[in-house]
Amino acid sequence: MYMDINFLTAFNLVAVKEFWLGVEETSVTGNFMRIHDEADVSYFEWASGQPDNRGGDQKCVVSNGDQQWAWSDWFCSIEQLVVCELPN
Ligand SMILES: [Ca+2]
Repeated sequence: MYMDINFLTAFNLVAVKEFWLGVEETSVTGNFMRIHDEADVSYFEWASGQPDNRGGDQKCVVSNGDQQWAWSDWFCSIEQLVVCELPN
C-alpha cells in the first residue's frame, strides 16, 4: 500500500514520515499477520532491503515516507500514527 499524497495533504500529514499498518511478524520468522484479526498477510510492499529485522527486534510494519511509502519492519515500541481501514 502506497500512501496517497492527496490524503496526506488533506489531513496535514505530509510531514509525518511513518505510519503503523497494523501488521506484525508472527512467531514464525518471515510470516506476517494483521494485528486486529491475526489473518495472514500475503501482499507486501517492502522497501528495498526490508524486512531486515535490524537489531533482532523489528516485528511491526510501517509505511515509510522516506521510501515512497514502501514498507519496513520496525520496533513495535516506537509510537507512530496508525492507518486504519473502516468497513464500508
Ligand atoms: Ca527494518
